[in-house]
Amino acid sequence: MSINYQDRIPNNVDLGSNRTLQRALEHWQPEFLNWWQELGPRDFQVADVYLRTATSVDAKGWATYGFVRMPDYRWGIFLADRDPERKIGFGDFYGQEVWQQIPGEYRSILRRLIVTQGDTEPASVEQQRMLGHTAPSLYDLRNLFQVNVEEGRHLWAMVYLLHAYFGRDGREEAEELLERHSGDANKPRILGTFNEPIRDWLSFFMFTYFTDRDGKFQLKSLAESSFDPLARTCSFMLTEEAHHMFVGDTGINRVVRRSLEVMKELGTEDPQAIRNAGAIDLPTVQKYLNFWFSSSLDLFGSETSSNAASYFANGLKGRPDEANYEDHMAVGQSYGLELPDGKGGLKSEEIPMRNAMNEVTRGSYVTDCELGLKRWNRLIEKVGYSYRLSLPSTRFRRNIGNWAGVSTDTSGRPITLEEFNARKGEWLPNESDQAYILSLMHGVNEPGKMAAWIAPPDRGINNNPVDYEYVKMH
Ligand code: BYC
Repeated sequence: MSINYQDRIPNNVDLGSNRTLQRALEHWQPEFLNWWQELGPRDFQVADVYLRTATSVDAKGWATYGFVRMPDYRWGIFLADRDPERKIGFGDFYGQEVWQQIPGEYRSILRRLIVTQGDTEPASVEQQRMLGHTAPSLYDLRNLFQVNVEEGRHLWAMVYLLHAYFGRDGREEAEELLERHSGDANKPRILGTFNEPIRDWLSFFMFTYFTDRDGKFQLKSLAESSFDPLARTCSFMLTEEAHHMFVGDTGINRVVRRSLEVMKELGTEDPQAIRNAGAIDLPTVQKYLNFWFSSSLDLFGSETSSNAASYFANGLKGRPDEANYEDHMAVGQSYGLELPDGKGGLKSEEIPMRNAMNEVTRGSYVTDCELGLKRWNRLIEKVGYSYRLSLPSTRFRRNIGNWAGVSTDTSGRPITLEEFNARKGEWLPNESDQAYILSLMHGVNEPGKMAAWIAPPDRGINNNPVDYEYVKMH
């Protein structure tokens, strides 16, 4: 169904035919707008921003670009088209009709999954709300706001499901999504990473590369769901997510390129010399990468998870790209894990495959993360330097799962807590690294101009030049 922009809430779910639902969502809409004004991007609400708005839910549905003030962005409800032939693709109900309504026994568990997904969306907007003032260019400023409005729309996607399928409980959950706040000591966001502050653009690029990529894998898993409306909404969210990861990938690429330019100009790899020239040395890039990668790994949950096993068994949440697997039951198979033995060493354990689904998804995620590193390292290699960026071990600095609270070095070798504390400043941004990165953060608002710590992008947005005035301040 095409998107209806005439309604107060744009949608392709024929919202007008369900008056009760429409009214409930129209009641939530001003609460969302209040939240946006209070906790969305600070101080840029009257700027005209060159944004894309979905015009249809197919791959070419991004035709509309234009200047919009963010509070006027048309947040709405867009689900991928329904496939009447779609069958459950995995688990105990494999091959049966997908569900258009939720079977009673899965109500609370599905609600929990949808709330957890929904909670991350406004959380990220809150985390990024101060970055507008320190954008390295108007191009980057526009990308930040594009990401922010789309995360707002992803919140709408989950709120629609809560309102449409969970009755009063769902409406209450929708309210609470605006009441929890990132980093709030009393009402924090649900998942750890979404309570971490993002004060600088290096962190923003790492977040959009690593944490939005968790979003990609979680949405892919939910896009497999037997609950068809969830699958359809997540399928469409994935098309928006791709741009967010592009922002992270190219952002880090440009930081590395600028660093290499300075290294070449000065003929040195000395981090202090690179900093003196106002660029970001590669060891500092590595530390920020270690921080956000390890934090994002926690978002996949425990290596051994009975929750994950029951999500899979019941068809609520599959593996990303489930169709690529030969066997969709995952019964009678096991998965080998190397776990801490509690005595500073390792032990091997075989667990039922269904209980290992979080680890399976985390593995696919790590492989995907590596692609960016290969590209960035190729840049370094090309100019003849031997430094390489790398992903730390998946055991490093974990707070969730079997490795939570186990001290390791970045290669995953268990070490004592004393050694970890003594060396963590080598592996993670220490106070002086953070102070240096923050010292670089000054807004650059002249079209085409870039901050000194980042190279320009290869091209602009929607065939516009890099020096296009992507954000018009007033
Ligand atoms: N922090 O069996 P376990 C995105 C909780 S990002 C705090 O280990 P399970 C985006 C867990 O909730 C994608 N708590 O894990 C990106 C459970 O608590 P309850 C977001 C955590 O349940 C950028 C307990 O530990 N989407 O879209 O198998 C910008 C034991 O659970 C954490 C989703 O996450 C953590 N890191 O899997 C914007 C999809 N990890 O329930 C947006 C929906 C686990 O016992 N969520 N816990 O109180 C899920 O599928 C699952 O909840 C998880 C955890 C994969 C997160």
